[in-house]
Amino acid sequence: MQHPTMPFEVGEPLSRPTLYHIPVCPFSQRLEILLELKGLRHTVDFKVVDITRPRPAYILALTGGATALPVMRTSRGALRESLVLLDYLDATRGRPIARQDPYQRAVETMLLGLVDALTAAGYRLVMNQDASRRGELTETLLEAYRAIEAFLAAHSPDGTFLFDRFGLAECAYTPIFQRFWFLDYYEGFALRQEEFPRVSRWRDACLAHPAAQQVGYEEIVKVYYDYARGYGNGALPPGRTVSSFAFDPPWQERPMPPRDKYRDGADDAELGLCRPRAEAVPVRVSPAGRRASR
Ligand code: GAZ
Repeated sequence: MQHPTMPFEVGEPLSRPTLYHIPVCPFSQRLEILLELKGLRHTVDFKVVDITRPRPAYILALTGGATALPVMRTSRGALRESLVLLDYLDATRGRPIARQDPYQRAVETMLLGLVDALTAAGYRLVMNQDASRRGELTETLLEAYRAIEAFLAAHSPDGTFLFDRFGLAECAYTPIFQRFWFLDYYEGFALRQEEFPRVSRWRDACLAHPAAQQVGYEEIVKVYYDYARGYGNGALPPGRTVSSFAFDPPWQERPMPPRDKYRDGADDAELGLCRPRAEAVPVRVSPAGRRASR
């Protein structure tokens, strides 16, 4: 019998694991990149969870009450933490991407150990609403980049990737480099090539890699507008009714948001987030038309 709140049978054997994630999630994208590199994307069932609603009961049952995603349901139990999942999928599917030489594996793991500080610094800067703190938060971000610059300069001075090809560390960092397009747009933050030659080369190669093209600049900038206003995880800024994370209207149909995040926020209409009314004829309304009809 299927439990009414669960879209699967309890104890049912799984032909493939299910990965529950939030839309445009950098953490689940790490796994998509890994699987794409191996040509094995079809071996995991990716399911998007609506970020703007309370977590469904079946997710809470899986995690034991924790709400942070992604979580992967396997036939043997639930697994969490994207870097753990990255290792697990790498070890259980096809030829491993992780370095097999123990010394190289240790170097790779050390670089992976620097990713959380970079991520946190970038998210803190994009979410900051106090213009007087920009300098200090930018400095913390630069510190995180300096640690990576020094690491790559020490362990792979002449390379592009950490080793000879896009590997496990690159799977973990590339979605973060892509999210940081929001820093380019909303903070005017650019990594100076002269100060960061090694990490710049690495990042550019990561961004250009064919296995990592799940998201692009425009999508990140539009979808993360609410983050730039200080509201993460689908939370709504005051005066708004639709999250910038919404699927409908699709980001491709919305205008680029205002860049200046320290001024008054844009409303649903300016962001192209007004859904055409249900009773209206399903004719596409131009953004200007939507604004006029409010
Ligand atoms: N360490 C976990 C992993 O899997 O690697 C991280 C998972 C995670 O943070 N999940 C978030 C979540 O589900 C969504 S992504 N949160 C909802 C909840 O109920 O717990 C990152 C930040 C940040 C703000 C947001 C995020 C982010 O800093 O991307 O810093 C790193 C959340 C203010």
